[in-house]
Amino acid sequence: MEISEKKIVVVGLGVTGIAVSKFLAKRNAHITAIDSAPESTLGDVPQWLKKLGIRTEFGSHSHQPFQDADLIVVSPGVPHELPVLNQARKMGIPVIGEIELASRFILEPMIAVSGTNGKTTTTTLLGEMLKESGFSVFVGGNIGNPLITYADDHKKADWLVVELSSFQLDTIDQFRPQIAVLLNISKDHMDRYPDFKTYVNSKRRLFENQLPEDVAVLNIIDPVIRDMSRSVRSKPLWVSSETGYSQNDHGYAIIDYPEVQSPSVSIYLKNEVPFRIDLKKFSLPGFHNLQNAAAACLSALSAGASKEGIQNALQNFKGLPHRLEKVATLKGIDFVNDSKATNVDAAIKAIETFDTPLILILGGRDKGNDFSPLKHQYKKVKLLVLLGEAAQTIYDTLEGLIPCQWATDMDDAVLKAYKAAGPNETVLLAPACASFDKYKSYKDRGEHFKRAVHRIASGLQ
Ligand code: UMA
Repeated sequence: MEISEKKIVVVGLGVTGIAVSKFLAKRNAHITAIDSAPESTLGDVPQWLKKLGIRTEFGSHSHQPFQDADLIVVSPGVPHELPVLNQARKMGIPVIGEIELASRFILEPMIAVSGTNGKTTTTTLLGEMLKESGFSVFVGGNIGNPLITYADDHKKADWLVVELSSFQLDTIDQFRPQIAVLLNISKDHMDRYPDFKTYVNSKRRLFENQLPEDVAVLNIIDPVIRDMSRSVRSKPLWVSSETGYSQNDHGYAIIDYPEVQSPSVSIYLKNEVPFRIDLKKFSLPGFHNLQNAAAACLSALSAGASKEGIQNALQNFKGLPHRLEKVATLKGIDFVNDSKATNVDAAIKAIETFDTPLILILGGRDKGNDFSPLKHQYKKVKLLVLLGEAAQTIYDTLEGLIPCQWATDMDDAVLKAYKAAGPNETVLLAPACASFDKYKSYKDRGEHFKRAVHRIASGLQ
């Protein structure tokens, strides 16, 4: 792809836009960097861009720079159907995302991981499996480390493991992962997509440029993915909980999850002797995490990882912050931070991992969620503590089924939850909403929860 001397517009100046601008500036492009936010809110980014000789525009998306461009590169958080972008497309100007741009400069093989939930956990675990097997690995993408930073670097990895959101898939064109992994699909981002079908189609794009020799790891325990699997042209490897496949299948991982502990995954790969991977020492809770682990196993094996490397990674992996993270036990009450549960399905998966009665802290920014599936959790949840912009909608949906209390902020929510809980009960933050009503990210929200718990703990000493 020719970049030198081209007029390139970069839209959105968060982590992605900054990395893209750096990459393009080094390659002598004529860049206009645009952000709809006012200059004063972007810290030292505007100054830094200007020093690099980059033209900037803040506070709006005016038509002119878009219409003059040879190429437009958009950040994931910028809706890809903005009128200025559609207008540019009509004029024949290519509009791509950072993943597409980066992939044009990368020759090494890639594993792309997508799904509504569990992407970061699976991406990280898969990276560990490959590293434990002796490969050099770059792990990046939606996880927070833009892929373009790899393209900009001179180090070479054996494998790139890239977490992809639907927003990033919306702006690919030729991007082709040698191994594509789809974990699950449930309703999310309904404030960005007109309907669920459009969101599903966005996830489907993960496979659209794959060739017959490439691999698709599909979790067909998920009914939406089971449906989608018929249209995938690359070699499918299935994650399932049922036996009954034929010799002609390329391969599958069958999760054995007995009521009495000792889960395992049986692996069947074409032309290979079947074997079992023991998950007894895998510490992440819940059936959904076994599905993530099974998908990681199949992907790692396809990439050439060793059984020992895979087993070591599973054993050593302790999970990630803000995902079912145990914070403290106070007077017999467990406090668990699952701030990353930013949609209803993730909150339900979190609830399902507990046997103890729950005091559930719920709420934040509503992404067009349907909260009614939470009704089925009424037996497990003793009290709901409601927080943030979505509190009223959640209350209207669940009122009468589960007792509710309203909180003014996170400190108040944690205190109310603590007062309502008893020994052998759990206070769980699993908000089922985005954090952006009050925080910069789910991480900030999770950190606030942890501080509030520690404050109560220090009061008890
Ligand atoms: N902006 C515009 N015009 C718009 C909308 C936004 O100019 O119409 C500007 C904003 O003012 C802001 C900038 O765009 O200054 C932000 O861009 P961005 O939202 O793409 O943020 P980045 O910092 O580049 O982070 C993005 C991903 N963010 C989103 O998808 C919303 C990060 O995922 C990702 O880690 C990072 O790229 C590196 O790849 C975060 C996320 O929440 C963690 N992802 C969602 C999820 O996981 O559910 C999809």
